[in-house]
Amino acid sequence: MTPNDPAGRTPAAPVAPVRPPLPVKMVIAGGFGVGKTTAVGAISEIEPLTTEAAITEVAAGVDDLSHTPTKTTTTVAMDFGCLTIDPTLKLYLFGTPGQERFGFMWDDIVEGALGGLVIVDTRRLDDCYAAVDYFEHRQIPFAVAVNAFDGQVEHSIDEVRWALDVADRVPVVVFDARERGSVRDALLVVLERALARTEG
Ligand SMILES: Nc1nc2c(ncn2[C@@H]2O[C@H](COP(=O)(O)OP(=O)(O)OP(=O)(O)O)[C@@H](O)[C@H]2O)c(=O)[nH]1
Ligand SMILES: [Mg+2]
Repeated sequence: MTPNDPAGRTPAAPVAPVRPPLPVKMVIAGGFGVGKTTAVGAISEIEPLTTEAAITEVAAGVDDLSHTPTKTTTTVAMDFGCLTIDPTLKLYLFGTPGQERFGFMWDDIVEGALGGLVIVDTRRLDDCYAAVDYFEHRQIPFAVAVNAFDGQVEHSIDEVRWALDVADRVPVVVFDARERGSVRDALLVVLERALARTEG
């Protein structure tokens, strides 16, 4: 019995307050049809929020569908999903639209992001330069993720780095946008890069 507890109960040990994980905003960016929505859908632990619209005949000749013939929709605003990395850290994932005509939305989507994963398709490197350039110019930490469509990557990492003019400090990885583990690994590379920047 303790002097302060006339009922004789043993005082409970102090419990450390449970802190919610730190929210971190991360952007999944890249050109048209590179696999952004696929990646968010593969990794998100909640049903991802998508804003897909049907690709109509109006887009014929504007958007290159030759490498993704099964693609019938395109993102017109953004994708949203989330991923708990560990009890201290939770990523909130924002996927950009890929079509150039929606480029004006990127600034709003990227606002406050700790980092970005820029997905590229090596079959259409020309279409991927703008996204890399965007992150480079805004000095947002990012990594380039080469989406291995059907396991095939048409250029080596060094060739991609050269073609897209990616600085040596920027990580370039090969991944599969459909595979949860693969997307997670790519996001961890961005996190590491962002943290390295924060630390100096
Ligand atoms: N074979 C294969 N198909 C893929 C892969 N990733 C995506 N796809 C397909 O490629 C197409 C493009 O995927 P999306 O995820 O819609 O691409 P996106 O970058 O979000 O496209 P936009 O929002 O329109 O710019 C879809 O038909 C996917 O099913 C992949 O790794 N391998
Ligand atoms: Mg999309």
